[in-house]
Amino acid sequence: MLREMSEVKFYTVPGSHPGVAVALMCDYKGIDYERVYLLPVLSKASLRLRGFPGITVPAARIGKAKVQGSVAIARALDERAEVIADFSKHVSATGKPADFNVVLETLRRRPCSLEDLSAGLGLSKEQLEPALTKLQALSKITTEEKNQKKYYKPL
Ligand SMILES: N[C@@H](CCC(=O)N[C@@H](CS)C(=O)NCC(=O)O)C(=O)O
Repeated sequence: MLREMSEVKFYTVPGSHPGVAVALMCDYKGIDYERVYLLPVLSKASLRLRGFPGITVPAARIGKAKVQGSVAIARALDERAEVIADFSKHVSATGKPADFNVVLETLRRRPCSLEDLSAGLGLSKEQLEPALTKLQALSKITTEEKNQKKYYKPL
C-alpha cells in the first residue's frame, strides 16, 4: 500500500532526549512526523547511508532538506511556519493600533487567525487590522485557509 509521506521524518536512537525533543516540537506545532529508531552505534553508518553529513541523531528530513541536531531542527521547523492550533486566552481590547513588529514576531513564532492574535496579544480585531493590512502590503505575511479559518503566516 502506498503510504502518504510525512512532512517530517526523523531518525533517532532509543533514549535520545534530543530525539524526544524533536517529537515534542512537532507535536506542539501540529506537524505530522514519522520517527525512525536506529540501532545505537550502527546509527552512525545508517545516517551516512541516508545522506546526512554528521553521525549524530536526531537527524531529520524536513521537506527536501536534511537537517541534523535538535537546535538546527528546531530552527528549520520554525522557518517552515505551518498553520497550527489556536491560542485560547482572554481578550481585553482597548487602545491604539497594534505595533506591526509585534504582530510580525508573533506570526513568526506561530501562524495565527485574527482571533488567535486578538487573544494572544490582548488586542481587538480593529486594533490588529491596520498592522495586518500593512504587513500584507509589504509582503511580510500572507494568509492561508485551514479548516475554514483564515490564518496569517510569515513570508
Ligand atoms: N546536541 C546534539 C546532541 C546530539 C547527540 O549527541 N546525539 C546522540 C544521541 S542523544 C548521538 O547521536 N549519539 C550517537 C553517537 O555519538 O554515535 C543535539 O541536540 O542534537
